[in-house]
Amino acid sequence: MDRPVLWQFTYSHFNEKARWALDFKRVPHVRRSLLPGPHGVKIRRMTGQTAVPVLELDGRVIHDSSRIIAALEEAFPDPPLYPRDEAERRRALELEDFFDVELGPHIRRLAFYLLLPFPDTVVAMFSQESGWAARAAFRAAFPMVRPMMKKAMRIDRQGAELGRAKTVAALDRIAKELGPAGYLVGDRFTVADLTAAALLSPLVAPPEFPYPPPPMPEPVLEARSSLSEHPAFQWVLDTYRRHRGASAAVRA
Ligand SMILES: N[C@@H](CCC(=O)N[C@@H](CS)C(=O)NCC(=O)O)C(=O)O
Repeated sequence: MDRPVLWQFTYSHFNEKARWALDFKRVPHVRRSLLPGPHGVKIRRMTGQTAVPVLELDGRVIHDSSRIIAALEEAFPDPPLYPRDEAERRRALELEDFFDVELGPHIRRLAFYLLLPFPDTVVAMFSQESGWAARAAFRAAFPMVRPMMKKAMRIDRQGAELGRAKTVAALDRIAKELGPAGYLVGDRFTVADLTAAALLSPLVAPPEFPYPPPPMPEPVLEARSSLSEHPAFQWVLDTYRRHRGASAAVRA
């Protein structure tokens, strides 16, 4: 099998989901980091749509973090992310779907509403893996990129308010569903825990997130501290500490 290749945005929580699964399963892989905007042509040519993560795996090109994890589970079953028990597996996949739909896009709308007024921070987050020339070009183009992002993700006050409410609802669901061992399903780490923790990473900023962000502006810090006492916020920190592990990425 050729070495798997992950096409990604560094800062992105859906991309973090796919990266974490690759790292958890210790799958040596190459990461190719893209800048949003310029990424579209390449990814559309590969997949017929523009969202990342995209994984090249054994001659297949797979987009969508949940489909990527399903393919990894099949190709590299050990250690598992899906529970063996049929009922537990269904519950874990239902929770993955819930967080993908009810949390991922909404927390992103909140985060970008707070971040987009700060171009230097956003450019620094996006271009962590870019050379200085690409970073300078991206900074220069940012006044054009920003309205495109606003439109694509429907970033406005109403979206941010809904984003906060949906984020709190997801935190509440985690707190309610956690079992005595500290996991969402059964007594071990599964795709449900991975998805919830990865998709909450923009709020929680766990120290183990593989691409350390630049210093955050005050509105982001305020949003973070307003929820930092929630038990599920602490659970995300704990889950990252216990399970994020080291990177399995290798040089191209
Ligand atoms: N459901 C998809 C969502 C992926 C997604 O929304 N990716 C965003 C980054 S967080 C993206 O690539 N946006 C740019 C685009 O769609 O062109 C998944 O789970 O992978």
